Amino acid sequence: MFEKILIANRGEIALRIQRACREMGIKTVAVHSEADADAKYVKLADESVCIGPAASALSYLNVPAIISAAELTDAEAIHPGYGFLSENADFAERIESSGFVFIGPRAETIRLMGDKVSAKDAMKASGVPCVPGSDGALPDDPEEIRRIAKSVGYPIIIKAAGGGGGRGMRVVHTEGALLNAVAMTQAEAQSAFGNPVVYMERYLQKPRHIEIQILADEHGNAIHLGERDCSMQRRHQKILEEAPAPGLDSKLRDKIGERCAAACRKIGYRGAGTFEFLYEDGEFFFIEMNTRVQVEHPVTELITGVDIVQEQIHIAAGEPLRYKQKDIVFRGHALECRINAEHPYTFVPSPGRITAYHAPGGPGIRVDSHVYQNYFVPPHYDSMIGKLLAHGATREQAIARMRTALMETIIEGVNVNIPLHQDLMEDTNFIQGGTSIHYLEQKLAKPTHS
Ligand code: MV4
Repeated sequence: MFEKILIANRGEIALRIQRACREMGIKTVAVHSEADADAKYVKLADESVCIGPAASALSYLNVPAIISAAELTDAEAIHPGYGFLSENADFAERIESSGFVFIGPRAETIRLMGDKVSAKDAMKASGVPCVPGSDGALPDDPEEIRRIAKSVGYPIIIKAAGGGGGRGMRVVHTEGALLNAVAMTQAEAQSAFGNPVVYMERYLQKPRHIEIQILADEHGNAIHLGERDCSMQRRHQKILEEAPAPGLDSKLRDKIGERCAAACRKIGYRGAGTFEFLYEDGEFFFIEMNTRVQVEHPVTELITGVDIVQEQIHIAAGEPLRYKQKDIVFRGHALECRINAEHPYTFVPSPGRITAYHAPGGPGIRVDSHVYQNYFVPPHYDSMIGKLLAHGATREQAIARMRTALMETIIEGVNVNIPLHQDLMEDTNFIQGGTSIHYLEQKLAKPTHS
């Protein structure tokens, strides 16, 4: 096992990784920007290195500075967390060529999944069900494009191969709008991602966003840890996640989960990963794969008892998976509310000093956050300041525990989105379960609150 790991991230996930390392007896190196110099998790790390000014481009995205910090502190492995450089294949490659271990998949796997056309091709070939659409990249010939769209059936969606997470997409309802939409998406893709390749899918009108968590080692073993329902989102920002997905049949879970695990074995996947699906009318359609640990990984940890970050580290150290599929038992229901420093209904970010702070507790409550009383929320980064999770024997109990925990929480000095979460915990459609990816935006458009 590693003796020392460098954590190339900030905020709650830097603290989360540090906790996993401490439990395993591994020393940690925190790298931080000037804006994060006083953060408690930086002081709690065994060592810390300032890697640049507040702006992410000069610090958390500064590859040479991060590698220098690893050399300076003699760390053996680098955990990238989520966001920042976590899905940057060049970063993974430079880490490995400098003699360190990247805690994540091989660089070529990250590259394969970063290109949404090659990711979909690989998944289709591995038996994962995909959204019907063009077979790979769209051709240049306008007649061919019209023909493909006709056979897929309107409405269709044009997506950039270099996009993902909601960037570079366009819905087309009629043949008259088709060629212009393709040209516009290609032009935007070229300027945003340096890659004009686009592809086409049938547009699913009211899907849910359900993802499958997997773990795979470099010895050909792979298992799934079930699904998370991440449908409650706004502008491609998830607000609340849960596991299991309300109403999902356990046989269907096992079937789609096993397909994902089999695909991991086939492509030689290594580490933790997530298969993103759209789920509509009882069917799963693969859209993208994430090659990092995700923000919402704790909901899976609560219902399975598996520490996903520790498993990432064991896998990166070359160990065989410590769980077989039959060891994975799903227990109860978990919810995660993302706590953001922003106005609960305008979503305007609200950086500043937290003047009063009290964390909730009690049975089934987990708080993943790096903040505390007098912490200054810097304006330079994402507005998420923590995650509040509730686990219960049933979904009803998890919701009841979440209501109490939200009520107990005190965060003053900055705006936080707790009122929105409290509103959702009383929402009859949420309580019923199974709302689509459009539900929150439609709810917010109604003038019943603010
Ligand atoms: C789609 C879709 C409907 N049909 N693909 C948006 C993010 C990117 N990961 C894929 N996205 C979508 N792809 C087809 N064929 C609807 C979306 C979508 C969405 C997906 C997941 C979560 C939130 C979303 C919000 C709007 C649109």
